[in-house]
Amino acid sequence: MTHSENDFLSYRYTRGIVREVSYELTGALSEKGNSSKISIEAARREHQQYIEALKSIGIEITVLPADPSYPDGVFLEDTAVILPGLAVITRPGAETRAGEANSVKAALSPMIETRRMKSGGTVDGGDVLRLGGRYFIGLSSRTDETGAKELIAIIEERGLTGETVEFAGALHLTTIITPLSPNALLGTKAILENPAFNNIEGLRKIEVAEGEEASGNVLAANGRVLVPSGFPETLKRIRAAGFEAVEVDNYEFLKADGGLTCRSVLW
Ligand code: CIR
Repeated sequence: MTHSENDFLSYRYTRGIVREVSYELTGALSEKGNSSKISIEAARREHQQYIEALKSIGIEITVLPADPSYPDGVFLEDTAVILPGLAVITRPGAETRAGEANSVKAALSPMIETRRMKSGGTVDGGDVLRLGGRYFIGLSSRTDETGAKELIAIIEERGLTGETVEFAGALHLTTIITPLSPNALLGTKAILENPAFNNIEGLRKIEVAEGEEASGNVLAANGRVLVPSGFPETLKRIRAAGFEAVEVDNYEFLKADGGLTCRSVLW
C-alpha cells in the first residue's frame, strides 16, 4: 500500500470539492418539507464556514459553481464515492438528482481517476460508510442491491472489502452513523447495534446523546472531527473519547436532510 493510500484510509486528505449554494436550495428534497424554510443567506454563511474549516486543516478545496437545475447539488457527496486513487461516479437514487453526477465527474477528472457506475442500479454516496478500508453500503430508498453490488465489486477489485447493511429510520446510512477514526464509530444506539457493526475487532462505539439523534453525521478529517453545532452532549462524548472536535454550523442544510459529510467529496 502506498503512503497516500494509507493516509486516505485513515481519513487524511489533501484535496476536496464542494459546490456553491444555489438559490434553488429552498426547493431541495426534504422528508419533512422543511427546505422551503432555508435562508439562502444563512446557508451561504454556513457553507463558507465549512469550507474554511476544511482549508484550516490543510485540505485544498475546489469550489464548483452552483447549478440552478439541481436544488440538491450542494450535497455532492451523493454523486461520488472515493476509493484510493479512484472516484466512482454514482447514479444517485433520486430522479431529480441523477444529472448532478455529470458536472462532478467533469470537475474530478483532471484531479483523480474517475469511473462511472453502469449497472443501472443506484447508489447515493451518503449510504456509503467507510471504516478504514472497509466499506459498508446501506440499502435505502436511494441505494439498491444492484448498485451496491456493482460498487462492492469495484471496491473488491482494489483489494478492499465492501458489504451491504440493512437499516431503517434515516434517509442515508451516514445520516445516523459516521467514523471518528478507522476504529471508532459514532452513531445512534439502534444503528450501533446493527449486526453489521458487531464483532469488528478493536472497534469503539460512541453513542450520540439522547435527544441529539441528528448529530450522527460528523466529518473526521486530518486528525480533527467536525461536529454539527447545537449538540452539546454528543460533542462532550466525542471529546471525552479523546478526539479533537470542532463545531461547524449545519442548521440550514439539516432542513433539507443534509449532514456535514454531504457537502464535500474529499481524498
Ligand atoms: C436529498 O434528499 O437528496 C438531499 N436533500 C439531502 C442529501 C443529503 N446527503 C447525504 O446525506 N449524503
